[in-house]
Amino acid sequence: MQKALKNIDKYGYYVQESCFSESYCEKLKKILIEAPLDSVVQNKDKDFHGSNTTIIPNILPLNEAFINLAMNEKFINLASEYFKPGQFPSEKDPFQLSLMHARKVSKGAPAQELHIDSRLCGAKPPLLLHIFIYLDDCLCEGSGATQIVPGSHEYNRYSNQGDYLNTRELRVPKGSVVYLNSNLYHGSSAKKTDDDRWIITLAYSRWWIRQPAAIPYFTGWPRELSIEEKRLFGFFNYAEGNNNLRPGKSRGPLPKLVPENIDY
Ligand SMILES: O=C(O)CCC(=O)C(=O)O
Repeated sequence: MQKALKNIDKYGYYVQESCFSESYCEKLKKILIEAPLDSVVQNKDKDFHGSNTTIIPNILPLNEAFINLAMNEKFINLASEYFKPGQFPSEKDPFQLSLMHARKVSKGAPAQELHIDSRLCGAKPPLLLHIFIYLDDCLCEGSGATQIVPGSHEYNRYSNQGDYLNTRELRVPKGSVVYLNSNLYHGSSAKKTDDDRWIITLAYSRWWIRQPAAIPYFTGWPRELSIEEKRLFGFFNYAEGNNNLRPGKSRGPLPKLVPENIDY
């Protein structure tokens, strides 16, 4: 883990090859392929994601496999260390799951423009940690690998055309995991090969950053969530039960979802 943290700090990313088995990747991919159509977005030419790409924006409530993945011990341990700088000493839950989605690029998908996911360039200490899980091999030119600009997480500016000269493609086998400081310039490269390339993206953020979609308000969870899961998913970052907020100063209750008398 120290090596991963050091690399994320220095270069803005870390690649861990073949972390998950082939059968696990296939199992997750099957769930995504069979996802209800109303949870899937097909993208158009002019979208940020570009043509021949598919997004499933909120996969967390689709299947308990994704709940378990968000709770992955390695991810949580790494995030715990990653967010320590800048953390208020008495904070109990310094980070939360920010989002979890899936993205498929198919033959003909153009390169995605370089961008940052943290919204605030050069933010230090960092605000978010992004994790890409590759469900398909991405090993050759044209396979739609993620491209990154090493070291760009430190830049106090947004990306421009000149940055494309300094990109590096992350060609990795199925089951690999890529950790990104979310300030890092990145985007997928053009997809020219016949096979589809799926990745799962999950991000953890400091607890006080708005989740792009309010996870505690999702409905139709595939199973009851444990208190630990609810803590990670931000259920207590909106309401009375949040020990990080001063008593009486909560930002609006979430009465149906927060169990009473919680003591954690
Ligand atoms: O698909 C990829 O490799 C990167 C996706 C990405 O950066 C995004 O959708 O924001």
